[in-house]
Amino acid sequence: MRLIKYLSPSGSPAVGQLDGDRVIPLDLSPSRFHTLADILEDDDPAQAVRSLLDPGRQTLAADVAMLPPIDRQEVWAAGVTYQRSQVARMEESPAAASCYDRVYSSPRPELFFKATPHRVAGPGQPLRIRADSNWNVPEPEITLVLNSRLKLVGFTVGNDMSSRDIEGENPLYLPQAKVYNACCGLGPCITLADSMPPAESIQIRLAIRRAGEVAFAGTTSVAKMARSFDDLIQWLGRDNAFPHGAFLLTGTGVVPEREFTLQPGDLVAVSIDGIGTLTNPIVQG
Ligand code: DO4
Ligand code: MG
Repeated sequence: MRLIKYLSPSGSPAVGQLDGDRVIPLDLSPSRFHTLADILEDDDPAQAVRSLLDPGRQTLAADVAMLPPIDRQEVWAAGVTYQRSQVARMEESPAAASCYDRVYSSPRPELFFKATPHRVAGPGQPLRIRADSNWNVPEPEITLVLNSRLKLVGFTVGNDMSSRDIEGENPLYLPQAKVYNACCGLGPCITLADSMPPAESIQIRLAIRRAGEVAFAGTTSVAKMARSFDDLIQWLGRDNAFPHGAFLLTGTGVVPEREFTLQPGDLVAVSIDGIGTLTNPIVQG
């Protein structure tokens, strides 16, 4: 089951089930659920959705403006969970190479705060390159959707936009390389956990189009991840409460070659099996 947030005809946020090319709205008005996050808190979110469906008002997905599928959750990210990221980071920053080398195989993962909801872009909304950065990449990451009990209730597509020159200059600059306006893409939907294909079979694809041509394309698979989802969740939850739930981006296994940098006007598409494609135009400053 795939769930979206979108703008209703009256202009307010609405929740729907994505069913093929159609959106079936949920009628939350008579219920104890006010948001998509409330539904994810339920012991049986799929059953909660079925009880709220309003098929008489279904529309074509192409006709609705989708929103990022986030409410008040925090957004966190894991890093250096794929060998490709370890190697790229060691090349990018000789001074910090041993940090990236060690964190790849240490029991404790790299976890960092990535975004508040207002810094997140949804389907079709612009993602940003910082004005003070010249070397930038998108990072396509399968993203865990966790409720307030840190139960893994679903998955979405994440884009962990990164300023490689800022991160590479000094590892203490990581928060500035990672956290700024429109630094994180999430969407297009949340697929409930029991509707996902087996994790080992999931492919993650990145395509960057520039002036209509493919400027970069790369693929990885969840099977290449050096850590399990459960391991990342238990580290995230150590002495750390998430009263509204959390999104956890799980790291990138696709990093373009050194010569590549994003440019304003690029169109970035991240596709993950079982979820769909998140596409965002790039702006700068
Ligand atoms: O340490 C830098 C960030 C790593 C990261 O974001 C990733 O591997 O995806
Ligand atoms: Mg990342």
